[in-house]
Amino acid sequence: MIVIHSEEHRLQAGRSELNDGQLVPCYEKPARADIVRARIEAVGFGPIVEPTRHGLAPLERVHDAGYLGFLQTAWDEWVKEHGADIDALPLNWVAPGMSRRRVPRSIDGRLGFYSFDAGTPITAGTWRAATAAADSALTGADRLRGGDRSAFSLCRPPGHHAGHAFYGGYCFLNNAAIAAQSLRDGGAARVAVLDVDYHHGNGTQEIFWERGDVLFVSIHADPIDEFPYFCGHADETGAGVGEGANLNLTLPWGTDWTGYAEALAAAAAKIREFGADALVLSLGADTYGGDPISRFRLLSEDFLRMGAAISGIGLPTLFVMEGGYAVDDLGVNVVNVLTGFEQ
Ligand code: Q9C
Ligand code: ZN
Repeated sequence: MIVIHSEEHRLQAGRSELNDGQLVPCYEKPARADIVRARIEAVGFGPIVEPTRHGLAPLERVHDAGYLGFLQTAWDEWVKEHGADIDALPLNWVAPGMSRRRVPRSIDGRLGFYSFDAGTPITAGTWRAATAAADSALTGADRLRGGDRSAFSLCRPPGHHAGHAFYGGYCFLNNAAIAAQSLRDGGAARVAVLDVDYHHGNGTQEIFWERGDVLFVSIHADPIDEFPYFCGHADETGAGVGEGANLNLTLPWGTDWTGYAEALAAAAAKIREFGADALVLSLGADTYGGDPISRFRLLSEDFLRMGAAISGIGLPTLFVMEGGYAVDDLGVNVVNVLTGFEQ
């Protein structure tokens, strides 16, 4: 399976995120992609190729133009106000009942306007790293369109928490959604996105909420207990022509392979029934027992089983890297999914 990856991911190297009331070193760091790449090279998986540049147009198919403009200039505006020694983090958000009619002029106001958490620093290289990741996803979509059965877009920063006009959860551009839309625009009549990251893919859900042509299925920790807290519940099924084209499979903290496999079988059944032409797989490995910010209990060998189950869906599949923070084991776990898929 071809692997698409850009070294420009390194340009996103946030210093700290707000966690448990403190600024702590970012969990979402360059070493994550480096260890996955190293494992791919060590086992001779690949080849690894650079993404081709796709420009703004495919990003605008998914994201708000004002939001994209904000992301491009946010760092420079932050530096003018606060200097370059601190990463840009938001501090204020609207609560229900507060007006959201006007986009603030202040950079601090706009950081809050376009975000939903304080865990996602904007840095000098955020825009370049995020666009390189989106280009990796788009290049992977091109490979599927060209007839490949599968491809792996080793994206960093991740994407599935980013919505039409918001960032958060370490995500800025929704790489998987951008790829899914590109597959649609390239002629696939129906596309499914399956999100196996530990956290609900709230950005992808929001982007395709009223779409009947793109199915979104997510298996994740129950948001009643877990980030992103405010969506990802089982009763969220889509709206308008998208009613029924959104499926959230929530699992409790402590879930191991037994519980996970059942949800994966239900996800596969839904995708088959939908009749998709292609599958985009949001691949987070933060379901691993050793993950420092997550509470499922999958073992490294379970990721082989996960790959085999995904293969059983029987669709051309684009894997897009999402979360996973147990850096030492991340390479093995991610490559196990891809290996399990190919066997
Ligand atoms: N106490 C992805 O996996 N906050 N994003 C965690 C832990 C945010 C995860 C706080 C987690 C975001 C792509
Ligand atoms: Zn995650």
